[in-house]
Amino acid sequence: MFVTKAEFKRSYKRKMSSMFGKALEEASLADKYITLASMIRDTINERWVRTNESYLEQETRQVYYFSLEFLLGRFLESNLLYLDICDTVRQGLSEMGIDLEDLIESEPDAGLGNGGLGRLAACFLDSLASQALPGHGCGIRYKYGLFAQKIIDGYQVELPDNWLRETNAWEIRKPDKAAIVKFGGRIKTVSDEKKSPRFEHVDYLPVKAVPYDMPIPGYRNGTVNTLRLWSAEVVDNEFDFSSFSRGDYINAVSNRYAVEAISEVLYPDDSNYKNRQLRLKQQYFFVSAGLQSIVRRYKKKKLDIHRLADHIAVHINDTHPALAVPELMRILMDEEGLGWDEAWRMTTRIVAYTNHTIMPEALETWPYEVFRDLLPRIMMIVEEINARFCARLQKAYPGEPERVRRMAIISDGVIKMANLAVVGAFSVNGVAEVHSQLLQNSVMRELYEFFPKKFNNKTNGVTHRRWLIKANPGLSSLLSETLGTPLAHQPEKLADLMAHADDKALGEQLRLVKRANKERLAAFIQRAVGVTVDPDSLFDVQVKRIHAYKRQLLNALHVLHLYNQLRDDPDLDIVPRTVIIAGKAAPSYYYAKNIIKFINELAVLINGDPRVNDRLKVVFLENYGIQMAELIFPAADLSEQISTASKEASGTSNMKFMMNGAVTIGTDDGANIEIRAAVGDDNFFPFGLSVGEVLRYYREGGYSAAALAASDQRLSRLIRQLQGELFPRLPQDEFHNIVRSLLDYNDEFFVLRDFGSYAAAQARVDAAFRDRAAWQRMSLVNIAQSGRFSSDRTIGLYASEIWKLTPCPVPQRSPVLIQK
Ligand code: 26Q
Repeated sequence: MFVTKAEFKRSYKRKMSSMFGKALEEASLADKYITLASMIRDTINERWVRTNESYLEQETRQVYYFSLEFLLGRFLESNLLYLDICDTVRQGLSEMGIDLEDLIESEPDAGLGNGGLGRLAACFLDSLASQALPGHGCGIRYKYGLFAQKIIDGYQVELPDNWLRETNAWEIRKPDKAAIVKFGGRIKTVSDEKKSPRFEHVDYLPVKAVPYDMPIPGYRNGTVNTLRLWSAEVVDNEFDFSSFSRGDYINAVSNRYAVEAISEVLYPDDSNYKNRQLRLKQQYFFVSAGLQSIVRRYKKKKLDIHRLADHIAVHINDTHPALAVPELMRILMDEEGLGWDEAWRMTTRIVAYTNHTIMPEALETWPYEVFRDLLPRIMMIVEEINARFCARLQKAYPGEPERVRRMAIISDGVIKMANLAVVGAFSVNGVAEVHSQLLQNSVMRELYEFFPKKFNNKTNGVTHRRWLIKANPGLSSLLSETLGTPLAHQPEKLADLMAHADDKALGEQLRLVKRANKERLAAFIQRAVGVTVDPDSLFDVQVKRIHAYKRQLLNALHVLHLYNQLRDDPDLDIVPRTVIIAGKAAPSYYYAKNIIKFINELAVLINGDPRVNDRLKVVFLENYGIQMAELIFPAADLSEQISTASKEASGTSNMKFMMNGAVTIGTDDGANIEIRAAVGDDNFFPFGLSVGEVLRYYREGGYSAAALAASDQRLSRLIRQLQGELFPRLPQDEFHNIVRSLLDYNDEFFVLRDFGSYAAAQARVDAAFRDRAAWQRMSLVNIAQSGRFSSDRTIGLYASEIWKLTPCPVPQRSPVLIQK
């Protein structure tokens, strides 16, 4: 690798000419970007090879994180940062008249995920590599990532995200490592005399799974792990050819489309399960290809197949990859010749499962017929797993057929993927304390009673390298200067900041950093929506997927309430506030789309009203994603974490805000509870019903939204305004959906019920923000306590308690600094 600036410049020009046959002056922006990316990739590749050699030599146990989503974002800048060559490259480029920022901005980002679950997978890969742990990702190389959101006249419109239009510099196609995945067909039973029967899969549709490997470098430690993403292709000369020779041209071509459709597009729903056959195909496709390649690689090492469970763990990110259980059974039995009992013992020592939701509408179930027709051999195996499990249940619970039915994997005509995952995994974890408790006490109570030892908690975390060091360089250098230690490998050191809580000079420096970040965001807002916002105002931010349970409506109604107060009393003294909201709605989720329209209408009304717009502004930012998130968290004063208690499994943006010094206004839900406990009640604005109260209402009733609305003048006014009073230009029933959810459906998410408590907490925020020094102290305490919400800690616990992995540092050739 180049070490000096001069060397860099020389290699850059050489690379440019070898790749494009061009001199610098003729090169396009795309050429310049690809040239730089390729140079970096060459360096990473060397380390990648070394990492793999070292894993091979040490025969270390490896974990494979199976996920249908990896929300990675961009690579160029973080790779430069991780290799510690950012400054050299920036200066070298600048001397050649190239602005590194332009190249960074020209990279399309890998948006292969919906939200929290997908981003968690990306943070986990980062922490695995940065802690030199042998852990890799396995997923799908979608041609189209999550749709791009446009706001047109206040409405969300979806556009395709064609992120692979240009060449992807960070992937390597490995056609020689392709696997065949079989769909449909029939199973023939072949019995030779005494031996147990063999099963032969015939008349199936073969699909070729081609892996594309992406390097996942650790932070300045020489480790490079692998993210393997699978792409679906037709099997050439085989299936195709036979159709062609029969003159069946049309069928052959349309078959090609049907096959390629498997890895075409990421499903954009994030919490509402829909029964779509293509989704099941996606699941089996990548699980089968991934497991085949793991077993093949293992055997290439000449290791004993009977000891597979000593060498690998497979982690499934929610139930989406739960077919890993029967597919591993199939490979071990049908391909490796193991008997049922041994295969089952191994499978249940290899697979571990994380649950990310307790909402019943998000639990995956597949109709029996759909499953059987698409995956006949897998169906047989699931039926056998189910039969054996039910036999155990009948023994344990004689005379309780109802309990057996509820706990079974197959019942009511469907396959229950969560039950399959619990039965087939050796570990089942929730993603925050309260969520894990809820799994055990309600959603999965009976399964928990039967398998108490499997259940555990692993509170989520986020990588502070991306969300603090990369996103907020100003804050991160101030922190490491103050603490006298770099934070990259030891986020827990942030706690030492507590000793500086009353340091006024530091408080002032922190304020200046925040102020600069707010100016940067204000400039972006000006460009994006043409609204001028005041960087001295309170930046009050809610960014996440739009969903009824996340209650963007509560936030919006409070904004409207503030507006009403300002209109009623033109001299009202409130802290000037900029309310920033962003997030995508699932394309078929009409309620959520209606919320977006409502927020945009509020923005037009309020931002255009000179009587209030010196004190209140509302901004909806279109197309929220990783890039925008990196701009937003560093600039936030107030973090909105206002889900209905019990609904948000963990939340992870709460952690990203916190480590950037935002103070939370939040319900006692998910990881908010742990954040509140860590910072203390003086540094958090709690409000709303507790989990216990919400569950009691659901169980016993006793809440009437209509009665509450009628008795509270603020609420009845808000509802009249929603019914059209406020928006004369719009059809009267524009927000009918929202009104109905509140009144006709009795406010399932307790928006009206929590309104008073929320407004009171917001008034406390208003008062607190006036005392600059006191607010600064709250912000500092939040930063100081954020170390335990680093994914390094979370991954450390997964590694020691679930996977039994130990770090496996890669021996260094060139000296690279490793801290810790
Ligand atoms: C399922 C079937 C068919 C189509 C789509 C889906 C699907 C896709 C994505 C279902 C769920 C998701 C994503 C869920 C998710 O992001 N959950 C969030 O996970 C975070 C990480 O653990 C938590 O912090 C959040 O609380 C949780 O909502």
